[in-house]
Amino acid sequence: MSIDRQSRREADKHRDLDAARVAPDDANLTTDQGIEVDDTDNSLTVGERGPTLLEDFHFREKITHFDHERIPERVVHARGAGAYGRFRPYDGWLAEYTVARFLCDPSVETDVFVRFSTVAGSRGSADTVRDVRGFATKFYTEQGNFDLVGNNMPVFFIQDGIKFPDFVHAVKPEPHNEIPQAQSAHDTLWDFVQLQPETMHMMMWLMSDRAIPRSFAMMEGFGVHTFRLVNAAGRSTFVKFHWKPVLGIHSLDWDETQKIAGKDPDFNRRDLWDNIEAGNFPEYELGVQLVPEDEADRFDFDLLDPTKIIPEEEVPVRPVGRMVLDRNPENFFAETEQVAFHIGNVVPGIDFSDDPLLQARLFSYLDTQLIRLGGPNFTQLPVNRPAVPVRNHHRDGYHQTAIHQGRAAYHKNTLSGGCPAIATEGAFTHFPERVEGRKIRKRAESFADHYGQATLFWNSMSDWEKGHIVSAFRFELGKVEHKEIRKGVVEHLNHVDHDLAVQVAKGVGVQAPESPATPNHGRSSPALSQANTKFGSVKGRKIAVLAADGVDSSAVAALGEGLTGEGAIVEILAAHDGVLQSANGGRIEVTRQLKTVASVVYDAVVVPGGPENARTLSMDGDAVHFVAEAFKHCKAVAAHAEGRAVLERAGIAFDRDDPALVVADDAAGLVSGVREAVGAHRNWARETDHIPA
Ligand code: HDD
Repeated sequence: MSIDRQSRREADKHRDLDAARVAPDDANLTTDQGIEVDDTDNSLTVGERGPTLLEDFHFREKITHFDHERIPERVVHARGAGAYGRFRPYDGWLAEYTVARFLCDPSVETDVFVRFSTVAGSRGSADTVRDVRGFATKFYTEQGNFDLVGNNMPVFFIQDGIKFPDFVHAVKPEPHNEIPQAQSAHDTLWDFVQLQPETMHMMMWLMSDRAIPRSFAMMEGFGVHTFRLVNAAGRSTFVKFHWKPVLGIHSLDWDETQKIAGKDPDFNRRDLWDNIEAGNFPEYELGVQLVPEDEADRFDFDLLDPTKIIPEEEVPVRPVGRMVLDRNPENFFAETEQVAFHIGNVVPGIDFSDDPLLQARLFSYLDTQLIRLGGPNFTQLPVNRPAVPVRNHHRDGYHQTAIHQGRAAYHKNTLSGGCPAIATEGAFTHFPERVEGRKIRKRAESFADHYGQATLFWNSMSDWEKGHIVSAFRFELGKVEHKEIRKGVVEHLNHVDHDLAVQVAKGVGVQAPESPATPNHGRSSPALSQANTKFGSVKGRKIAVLAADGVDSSAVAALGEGLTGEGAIVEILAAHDGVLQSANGGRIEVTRQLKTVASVVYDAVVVPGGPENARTLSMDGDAVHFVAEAFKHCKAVAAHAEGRAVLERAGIAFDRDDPALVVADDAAGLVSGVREAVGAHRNWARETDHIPA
């Protein structure tokens, strides 16, 4: 898909950012006061070996600035990666429901900045941990900034935001020893879970493969809460926002994620960066589920409860438009670290619901930015400021960068000619929702079912997804020291599904329940299963070609020609960097030395032919392990001609019924086999073979 860049751009964020861009040039180094200095490597001392002088203003300024380089990391979602992009609606059908122009005028293309994140870990934690992924989008619309601050899971752990500090304290590293980093597998989190059954639906998602995405480009995004759309007549419709990845939803293998955390802790961040640099732009479709206000009561759950989804089979997700992420930030700190999202940043045509989690978030985001970014003027930072003019009477504060002219900083005034004026039309107007009731601290009865949708999720999973969920619960609870907590969780699981509870109980050494605590209702939502997602693309996939001197270059050339054009990244890995001598005397450039990478950071491995190549690789433990490990992780493993010998050495039998095992004597057959196997993501059926590696 290509979005036409010539479109109408009243709010051009990139032009706006130009004013802040500072490029290196050939001018001389200066202090922050603009004074050129003659030496920045030696401090001013008395004599060559004497003490340093306090009057060395360049030294003092340089060190002071350095001392103040860090700002507090986000209390949650500290680790993230960002990208700019563009959004455009397909057509104007949503105008019936909202006056938000960026959603319903296909002639308008809106710049966006997206930040993906993990939740629990610190800024320097690994990317591939089991966790929720944040998916926050800032739309720089011509009506001001709209932030859709979502996650890659459609529900949340708690129903009321007042529980958020409790939940976060439970999931973060434990306070006495700050262990474990970026992990949910510890006592405090599961203690919280067993005492707070409203977490159960979200825990099913967290234990599923959704928590270990292969790529930010291969995960969904959700606004989670029910919001409102408001149209020109002032009519409100409830809405849930969805991002659907064009490449489908695909995940890593749990063993693999743990290894990647060591081999390449920047795995997802690097994948995003490299693919944007390579022109393999991540793309997502924005979709909405709409529920007319007067139909809000027709569900067996409450639309205001953020631990519930609206099954897509009940209310379809209707496509609105497409977002393409096509530009990496230029400075991580300035853009990705300083970007400040706020769920309260809405534009006319979008409004809130009374979801108590949403209401709490409306307070928290602005509050957190004030401390994190040091005062109220963070909205003036280049990445945060809207691409349309800001005019109001806000003044002063730390880091004020505007020079407000005139005498009147109040409304109404005559001294500034009454400026700025109040809009007479097109301004944001809060939806005049009718509310009444007594002040009360009480969870609504309609929020009381904590298991029904957890069961729906479980019932919707394929066999391999169920297997992964059971393994995840066993892993996580297996790390919990207190047996009583393990038992408490199993008791809740017995309300979700008896078989699930029994399997988990067996794994973690607690008494398995004898009969279900709640009978399984048997309902499912096929849209929830990753087995029903999109397959077939090799875009953004990394294919490793193992090679040594004497490699048959025909297969190597065919893979490059056949798959890179479709967005795959094909890399030649060898025992050393530099150049290999191919069987026909040609030269093949090595992309990476085998020791600097690992199978876990690739989607597939191919061993080309050539007798000498096969002999050398069969004797190379790293190469053989690479193949065996890729095979264990259910990836496409392919051999061309003599390359088979390396697969044999890795213990792979060829008589198996395995679509991801590709063995071909002709280069064309190899390429088409690899394309198909990579497009299918993984052959999870292999897991039942219990392959060591
Ligand atoms: Fe939150 C950050 C998503 C509930 C309080 N949240 C944050 C980010 C995402 C979300 C994606 C990172 C934004 C970025 O990249 O800078 N949060 C969610 C979702 C929630 C949710 C989808 C439930 C549906 N959050 C939630 C609650 C509270 C917060 C209930 C507090 C009452 N969230 C915060 C925060 C953060 C934050 C403390 C930390 C850093 C920041 O805001 O900017 O204010």
